Amino acid sequence: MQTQPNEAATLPGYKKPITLVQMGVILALAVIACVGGVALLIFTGGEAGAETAVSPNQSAIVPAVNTEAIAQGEVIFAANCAACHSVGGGVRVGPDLAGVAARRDADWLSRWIAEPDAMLAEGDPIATELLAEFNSITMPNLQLSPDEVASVIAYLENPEGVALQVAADPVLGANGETGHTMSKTAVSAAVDAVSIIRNPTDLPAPITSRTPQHHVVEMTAVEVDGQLADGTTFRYMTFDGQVPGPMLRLRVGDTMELHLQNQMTSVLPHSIDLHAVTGPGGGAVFTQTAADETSIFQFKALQPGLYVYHCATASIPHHISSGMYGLILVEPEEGLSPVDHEFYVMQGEIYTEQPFGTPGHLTFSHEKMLDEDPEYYVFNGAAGALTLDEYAMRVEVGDTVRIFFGVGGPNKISSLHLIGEIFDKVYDQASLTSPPLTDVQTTLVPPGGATVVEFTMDVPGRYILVDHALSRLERGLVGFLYAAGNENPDIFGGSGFPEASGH
Ligand code: HEC
Ligand SMILES: [Cu+2]
Repeated sequence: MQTQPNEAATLPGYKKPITLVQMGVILALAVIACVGGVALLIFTGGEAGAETAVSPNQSAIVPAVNTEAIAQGEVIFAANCAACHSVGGGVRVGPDLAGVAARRDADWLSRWIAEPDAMLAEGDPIATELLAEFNSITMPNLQLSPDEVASVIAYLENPEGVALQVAADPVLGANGETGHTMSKTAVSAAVDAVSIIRNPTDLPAPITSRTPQHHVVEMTAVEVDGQLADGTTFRYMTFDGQVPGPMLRLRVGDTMELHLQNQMTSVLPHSIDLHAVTGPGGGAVFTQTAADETSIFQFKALQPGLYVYHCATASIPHHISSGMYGLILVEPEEGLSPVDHEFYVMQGEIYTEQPFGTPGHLTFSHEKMLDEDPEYYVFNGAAGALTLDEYAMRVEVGDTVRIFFGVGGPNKISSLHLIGEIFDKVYDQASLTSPPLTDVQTTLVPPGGATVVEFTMDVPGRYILVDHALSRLERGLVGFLYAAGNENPDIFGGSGFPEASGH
C-alpha cells in the first residue's frame, strides 16, 4: 500500500498519462499478441487540436453583438453551468436555458446568476417557484464577477451568436470554421490538472482470522481537473481525488460507519450507494451531501463478496462516468486464500464533447452519455493509465496473482481478458460463496458488477490487460502486467519474435 485512502487534501502530483504514440505502440503490440501477425499499426492521433480563435474584432462586422463577450460567456458556461444546464438540449439538473434571456427580466437574471443563494433565502417569488419545480437541488452561488455574469448573459442571449458572426465573415466563413466548433474543439488543457490515477497496488491488506470489528471510514467527494491523456484534461468527480475511489475491505459481520464529506469547492452535491449495503439506496438516501457538508451513516456487512460503490446523485451516470466509483470487499469469515500479489482495477467510460485524441480541456457531453457513446474508455481513470511505468502491475514468474476488478461504467459490459494468460480461477459475478470457475479466457463483468480473477505466472514478459471488445483499446482501455524471471521454454518458446512483444 502506498497511499492512505483519505488524503484528498494531498492530491498526487502531475503524472503523464499515455501519449498517442505510446498508444500506437501498444495497439501494434496487442495485434501481434493476438493474431501473431506482423501487422505494424501506427496510431495516428488526428489533426484535432487547434483552438478556434474568435477574433475580438468580430464585433466590427455586426456591431450589435459583442462576439468577444459571447465567446467568453460560452467558455464560462461550459466550466460552471453545463453540469446542470443545457441551452436547447432539454432539462438537466436545472432548467433548459434556451430563451431564458427573453423570459426573464434582465435585472432578475443578472442578480440570479450572481447570487441565487441570496434570492432563494429572501423568498424571491420566481426563485421560489423554480425551486419547487427542481426541488432536490438549489442552484449554487458560483462566485462569478460582474463581468463574468455579463458575459454569460451575452452568451445566453446569443447561444448561436458566435457561429452566426463567424459564418457571416467572408474570411473566417470561407475557412469552414464556425463558432460552433467552440464546443467541439477544446479550450487549453487545465494547467493545474493532477493525476487522478489510482495505483492498482493501492488496496488494504488481507484480513486475517479475527472477530467482527467496527470501522470508521472518512471519504471526501472531490471535483478536480485531471489528466485524461497526454495534453488532455477533464473535469473529474472522484472519491478522495482518485479513480477508482479507495478500495474498502472488511469482513462479513463487521460494521462500518461511513463519513462522506463534500469539499467546500464542489459545485455539485454527491452521495454514495454501496452494493454491499442492505437497506434502501445502499446509503444514498442518507448521504446526499451538499458542498462543505458531511453526512454519516452506518451498516453491517451481511454477505461476503466484492461489491461496487458509486455516487448516486442526479445525473447519476454523469457522476459515475466522471469517476465516482470504487470497490468494497466483504471477506468471508475464513478470509481469502493467500496470494503473492493483489491488484485493484476498475473500468469506466468518459463522455466528452470533443472526439478522442483532441488535446486541451475536454467538456462532458450529456448527449453522448445518453447515447452510450463514450470517446474514452479507462482502467483506473485515465487513458492507458496502467501502461505507465509507475502504475503497471509487476510480479515474478511463479507468483500467484489476484485481481479485484469492477466496472464503474456506467453503461458498458467488460469482456475482461489478459492477453497471453488463462485465469486459473474466476469468482464469477464476484460471488465468493460459489465455487469459482476454472480455466477461463475471458470473463463478463456488468456495469455495477465485479469479478475476482486468480492466476499463476509461468512465463516472463509483458502481458496486456484488455476488454476483449478491442475497439476500446484504441480509446484508452489497456494496462500492462510485467512478469520478471527466467524463460520457461517447456511452456513457451520460439524464434523470430519481435523485440516489441515484451521478451
Ligand atoms: C448544481 C447545479 C447548477 C449549476 C452548476 C448552475 N445551475 Fe442554474 N439552476 C439550477 C437549478 C436547480 C435551477 C432551478 C432553481 C433552483 O432550484 O434553485 C437553476 C436555475 C437557473 C436559472 C433560471 C432559469 C429560468 O428558467 O428562469 C438560470 C438563468 C440559471 N440557473 C443560470 C445558471 C448559470 C448561468 C449557471 C453557471 C454560471 C448556472 N445556472 C449554474 C442548477 C444549477
Ligand atoms: Cu457525485
